[in-house]
Amino acid sequence: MELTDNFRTLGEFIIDKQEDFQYSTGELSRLLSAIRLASKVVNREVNKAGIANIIGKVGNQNIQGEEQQKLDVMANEIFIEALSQREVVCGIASEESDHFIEIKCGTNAHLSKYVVLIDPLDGSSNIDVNVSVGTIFSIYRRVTEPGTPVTLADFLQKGVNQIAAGYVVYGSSTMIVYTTGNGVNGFTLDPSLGTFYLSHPDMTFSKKGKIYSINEGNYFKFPQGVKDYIKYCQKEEDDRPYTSRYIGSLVSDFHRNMIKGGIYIYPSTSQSPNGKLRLLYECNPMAFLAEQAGGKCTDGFNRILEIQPTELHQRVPFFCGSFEMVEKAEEFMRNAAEQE
Ligand code: P6P
Repeated sequence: MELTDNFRTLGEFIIDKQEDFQYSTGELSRLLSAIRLASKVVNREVNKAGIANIIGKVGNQNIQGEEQQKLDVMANEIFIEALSQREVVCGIASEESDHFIEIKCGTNAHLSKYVVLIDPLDGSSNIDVNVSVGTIFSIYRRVTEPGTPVTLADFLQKGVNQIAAGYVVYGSSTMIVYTTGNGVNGFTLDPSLGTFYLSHPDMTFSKKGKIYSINEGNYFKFPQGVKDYIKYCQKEEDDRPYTSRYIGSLVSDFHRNMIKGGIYIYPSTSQSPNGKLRLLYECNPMAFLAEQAGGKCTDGFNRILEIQPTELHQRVPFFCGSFEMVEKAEEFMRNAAEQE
């Protein structure tokens, strides 16, 4: 990559955008910088996974009952460490931890006004086949008083309350893509310098797209509306058939669809009535990004960001991407529901 004056670093961008925040104290900037540092460390570990013999399972299962990969555990520790050390958050909830973690009081952290929810290494089952994986993060202001113990209520907030959200995609290049409510910007890591540069300013979903991403292996378990939408995508008519692309890594599928246009669906199935994806640290942050990029994100009927969470690890059906594609999928869901 030829460096030119146009490529602002992530650090400069965070500082420049600091004034977007009324009464900004620099805490959010420090929080985003902690995420930037942790993503570089995880990137190093993901990139050497093959030779460092840290691939494979640790023999534990996380709360989701999923096999924990060694890198999952390592990524979780790296992000928790980076966020805790800088004392910029008072609490962290992670896919890899059964309960939320209160950052020890008696330090500045307990005065911090932010909590972070994180999926430290999403798509980790792809690690040992060298397919890209990602980190997803979501940031809220705590609702309880600074200086008091953080509570579950600080985490069970609607997605519309997010202060910032983003992902790291560890792919052919490593990128951080995030929003603080003023659009979506993407930064690519120059590994030779260890610096992220603004490579994708103002990322947006095209209103329409021609890619649909869904695990069609579950076809016979899908609701009728989803089956009908898949057949719509495949029919030779107008701008169709669409292209089916499914990596099995939410961050990668989302990232490609945002750049090229498309829809990602993880619906309810007969076995999993609420689907597979977790509301708090997968769906809400991706929905915030999608809406900030001009896309749409619902559970097939309702806006994801308006759902009131009741549990830390609750799941929700997920339709996300180009606005008109999500609207069309919702139309099939409504029509099928009316037929029932
Ligand atoms: P399936 C990874 O485990 C994940 O949470 C997402 O990253 C991915 O899109 C989805 O699950 C894949 O699930 O059931 O299609 O293998």
